[in-house]
Amino acid sequence: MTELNNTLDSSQLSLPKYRKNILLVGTPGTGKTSLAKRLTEVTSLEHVEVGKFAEEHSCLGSYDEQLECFEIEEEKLIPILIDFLKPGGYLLEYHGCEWFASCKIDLVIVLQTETAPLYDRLKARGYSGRKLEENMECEIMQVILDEAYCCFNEKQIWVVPSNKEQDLEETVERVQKFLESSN
Ligand code: DAT
Repeated sequence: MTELNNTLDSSQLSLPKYRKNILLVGTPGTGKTSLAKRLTEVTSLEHVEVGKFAEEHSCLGSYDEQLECFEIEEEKLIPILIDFLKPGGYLLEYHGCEWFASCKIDLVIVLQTETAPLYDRLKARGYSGRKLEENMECEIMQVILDEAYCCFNEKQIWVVPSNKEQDLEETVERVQKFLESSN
């Protein structure tokens, strides 16, 4: 029995398979990856990091020196993603949400972090100068939240604080309840 349990991962255990898709967005440093990691530990949601997905599906364009990352060819990516998301059960992670308006998304979680902790997190990540300023501005001006309200129905949007560990645990519980009540 022990041997059997050791060979099972969470997707094979008795976690129910959900048909809902959740989009997790927020300024860099607001805690998307941390929350996604916790959610995949306690639910059967499959985590899809959009940048990696784009790379795996050959949807990367040229390298952007300023942003220090590859551009994503969204015209190529979005039709692939629309098909991919149809069965449901995915937790999609990206900083912004405007590309996903035509995808099957049931819930958009916008993470928000207060200025002081976000500044500390981005500094600890090595951000400085223009890059640090732009990300701080993005959060203070609620750019991602505005995008969410432009692209999705406000009933689908949760605006969630992400300042301390307890916030993360409360969001995990809230998502579990959402999945259980609406599956
Ligand atoms: P993102 O994926 O949005 O860039 P992250 O998950 O990498 O953010 O988190 C950035 C840092 O903040 C990391 O050191 C973990 C920490 N963090 C994330 N969520 C937190 C929370 N709710 N409370 C305290 N620290 C948090």
